Amino acid sequence: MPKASLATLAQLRRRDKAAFDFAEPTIAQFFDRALDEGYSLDTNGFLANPGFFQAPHRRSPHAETDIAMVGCPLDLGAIGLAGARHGPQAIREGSRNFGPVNDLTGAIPFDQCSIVDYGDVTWTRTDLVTRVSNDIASVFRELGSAGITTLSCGGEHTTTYGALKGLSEAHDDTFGLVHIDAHCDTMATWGGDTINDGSVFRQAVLEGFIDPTRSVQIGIRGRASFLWEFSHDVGMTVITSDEVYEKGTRYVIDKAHEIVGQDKAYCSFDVDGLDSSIMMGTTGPEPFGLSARQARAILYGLRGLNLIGADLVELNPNRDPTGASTHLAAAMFFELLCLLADTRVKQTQSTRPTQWHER
Ligand SMILES: [Mn+2]
Repeated sequence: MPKASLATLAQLRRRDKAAFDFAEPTIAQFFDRALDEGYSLDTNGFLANPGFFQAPHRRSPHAETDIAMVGCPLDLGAIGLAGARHGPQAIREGSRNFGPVNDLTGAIPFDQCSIVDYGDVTWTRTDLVTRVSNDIASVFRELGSAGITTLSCGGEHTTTYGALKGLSEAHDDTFGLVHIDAHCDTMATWGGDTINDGSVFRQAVLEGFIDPTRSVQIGIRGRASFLWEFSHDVGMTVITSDEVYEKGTRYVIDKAHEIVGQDKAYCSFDVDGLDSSIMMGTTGPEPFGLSARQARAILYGLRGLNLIGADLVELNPNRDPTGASTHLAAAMFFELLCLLADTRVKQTQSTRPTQWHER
């Protein structure tokens, strides 16, 4: 084959454009605005916005905030294994690989919603109960009372208890639950403990944060399954990992909508719901779990639920020195952000772009 002719090259070169000179108007307009305000696709250029997905940092989110992302760097409630406290900072680092556009929906969450990185919860004491029931809960009570949707990351699963406590008080409501996990986390507490990362949802039911009959637990499996009698006793819907494979994600999504309904709901994603071959960087890895594609399909399918918050927990980044677990967790965190942004637009019937410059 002869070398390309000058005429062919001239034709091709007419298609060559400057970076960020996109024909697609929504993409072009986003970059016109965001690059001016400090957003950058250069992974070395993140010093201006070191937050999750480069969200601007606002410690006091105001009434004009739609979604606040919060880090809960806590592992005191994990039974047996420390390290999840490093999750939030690892996900901020990993988030540099994701956004601004969701490739499934074409949506740009930072154009849909005013999104901030609140930073990490400040600890007032060293003990687990204070950190969960006071420090985390008070942040979520404040955010929920301001009408802000929350997206948090742990930390182990007791962080969810704190978030649910604060949000439940702020909304004065008992929520439906979509819970992706290898474990139901409905075991009894030990020896008078209030909480640990295997008892979160038993306590959340017993304290009225979530309604068991509007709760679905997805991806359940493994050596601890005998511990989850409470889930069945109180009428939570348990969908095992095997059922996800056998019946498909469409079945799971339909079931979630049927069970949770249209009242307010919360979504909690423990990364150990994913198979341990792709998620070793977690406190309690389990084989025979969900694929990344199944998990993303399920999150995609939760559009239409009335979610007021979500979280991703139990990333234990140092346990997977390859970084693959952190990378996948950050990808799932972006899917959750996009889910909440779509949900928020539907709830408020309006859009409100993120402003990187403080106004
Ligand atoms: Mn788990």
